[in-house]
Amino acid sequence: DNTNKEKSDGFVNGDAVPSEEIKSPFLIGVAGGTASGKSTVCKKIMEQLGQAEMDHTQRQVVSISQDSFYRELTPAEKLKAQKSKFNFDHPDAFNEELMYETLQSILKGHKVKIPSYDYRTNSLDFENMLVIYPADVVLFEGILVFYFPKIRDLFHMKLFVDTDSDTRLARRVPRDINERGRDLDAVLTQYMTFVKPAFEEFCSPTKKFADVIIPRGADNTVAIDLIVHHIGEILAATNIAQHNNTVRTAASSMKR
Ligand code: UZR
Ligand code: MG
Repeated sequence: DNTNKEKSDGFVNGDAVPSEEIKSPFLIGVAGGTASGKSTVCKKIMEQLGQAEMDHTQRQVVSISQDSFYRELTPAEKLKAQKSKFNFDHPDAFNEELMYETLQSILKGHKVKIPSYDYRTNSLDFENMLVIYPADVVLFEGILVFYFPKIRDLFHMKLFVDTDSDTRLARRVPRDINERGRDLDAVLTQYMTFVKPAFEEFCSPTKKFADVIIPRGADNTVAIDLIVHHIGEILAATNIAQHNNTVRTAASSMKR
């Protein structure tokens, strides 16, 4: 399709362009409690921008999950995790440095590789790294993406997906059982011991940093439409800039 074509043309020519002209992407943070619909909001944004069915290398908009930045657990912590006694909702469960360095790299327009996360084994998969190609807009979603000040300051736009906690629990229970290999008892104990208190202590207070709060999460089609419209304008502006850049580069090589 057209938008995609324009980007790949710009990119090919971009090889000859001095590196300072490589554009830094527009970085959007998407926070919210567990099962609030963060991933779904990101997916809908990608779909509405016609990015979802596009090849990974060609996408103008990409979405990354904070799950890839869980810290590797020690053997003792792994045992705790298997007994639902490890707190995955605490900021200490994350590798803040790696998150920061990766986002910095992305902002420099670099291609980055991040591990995928396996919920069933509570571990990072370094064998099947996800390759994140340079894009114009990058969505970064997770429960605590606004918690770390250094990381929070990197975002150009901050969204908070605000869904009632009973709705979130009602979604979390079947998801953990069906997709993450838990039983009902473990899910509820984990929720009451770690998930809910950590949400109140670490996640919910970060709502005040958001530029836009999305009530009812992914059901809020009006809010998603507004955001999609805004991102669409950013992409259009990037396409014009890239086009002008291409024309300028072509013109200057003709002079030479
Ligand atoms: P979302 N989580 C797991 O269940 N297992 C893990 O190995 C790592 C994380 C959960 C984590 C948190 N808490 O509530 C949730 N627990 O993933 C965040 N227990 O993911 O934002 O998609 O709900
Ligand atoms: Mg998620």
